Amino acid sequence: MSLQELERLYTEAKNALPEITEAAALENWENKFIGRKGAITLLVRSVGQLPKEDRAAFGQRANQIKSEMESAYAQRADLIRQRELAKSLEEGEIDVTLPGRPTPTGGIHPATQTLREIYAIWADMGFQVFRTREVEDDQTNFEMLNIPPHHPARDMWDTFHTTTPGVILRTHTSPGQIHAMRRFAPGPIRVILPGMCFRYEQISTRKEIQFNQVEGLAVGHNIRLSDLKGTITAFARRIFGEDRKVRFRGSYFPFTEPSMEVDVECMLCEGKGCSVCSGTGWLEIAGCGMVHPVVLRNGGYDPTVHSGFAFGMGPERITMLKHGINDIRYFWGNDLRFLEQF
Ligand code: FA5
Repeated sequence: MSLQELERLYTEAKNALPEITEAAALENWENKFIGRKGAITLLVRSVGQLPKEDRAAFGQRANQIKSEMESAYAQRADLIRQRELAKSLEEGEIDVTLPGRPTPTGGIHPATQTLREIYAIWADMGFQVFRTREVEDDQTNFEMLNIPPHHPARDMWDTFHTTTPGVILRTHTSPGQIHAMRRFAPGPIRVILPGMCFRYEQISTRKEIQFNQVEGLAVGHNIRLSDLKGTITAFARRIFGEDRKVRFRGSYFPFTEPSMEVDVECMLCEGKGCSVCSGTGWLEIAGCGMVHPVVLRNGGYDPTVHSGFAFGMGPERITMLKHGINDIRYFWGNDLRFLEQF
């Protein structure tokens, strides 16, 4: 190694640099001259092998060249980066006048929309929302509602059981009546109890295994059947319009006496009869009745002093009627083509 060799390397490196226009070639240059195993680096490191008298001069010049080449390298790298950025901006030119891309937004589920409408109507009539649990015990879902074990009326509610004996998914919102009465007894009650219910049913156009119900409960003095009929009729007029026909049909529920079912004229066939209304021209939207004395007592009220009415309606069925939806399975099918229509 000699000073001439050092100067030759320096000239070679210095002349090669301005020719370089791409990052890859620059990296090769770096490896060849100033990288960890580059020629200039190796020369700087080998100073110790020189005769003592030559070391100082050689070392000084070698370090000078190395630092000059390092800064020249950094400048070149910067220039190449800037050129590449300018080139990519030029190629992928941004047209700021283009319209923006639409952002997909979600909507409110049709069943939720109906639920909100239902809350608003009942709120106007003085009913507050009272929520209770979806996982119930057999006692509250059935026994407290005057349905003892093995009672044939249990067949009206095909039940999902859990692995814990006596713990079930509620088959209706009626157990909420017991929770509400025990909370407010002996005071007056005017609540609606909305929420999801579950039944081990054969799924069809009208029946799902999970669906919403909105229970209603009014307890006080001198509450009569005419109050129930008047209140439900007022509700039906608000939600379906003044002209839609509503009828009350005598029925049976163990927890109400007397009991009725509420039918609304089928809007899908205008009362002529179709697959959704099973050819009857009417669609059942609710069960209702006067709270049974046994249930009042289980809730902590004296049935000789207090009376009350209760109802349980299906918001999905109401939504079907309002929008002409002919199959309940759309509600939980998660098909955007359906959901985006609301
Ligand atoms: C009941 O569940 C009673 N608990 C209602 C009740 C409450 C009566 C208070 C008296 C006093 P029913 O099984 O008929 O009754 O259901 C009530 C409403 O829930 C039905 O009118 C219907 O709108 C809806 N519903 C019932 N089963 C289903 C189902 N499988 N899919 C969708 N909606 C349903």
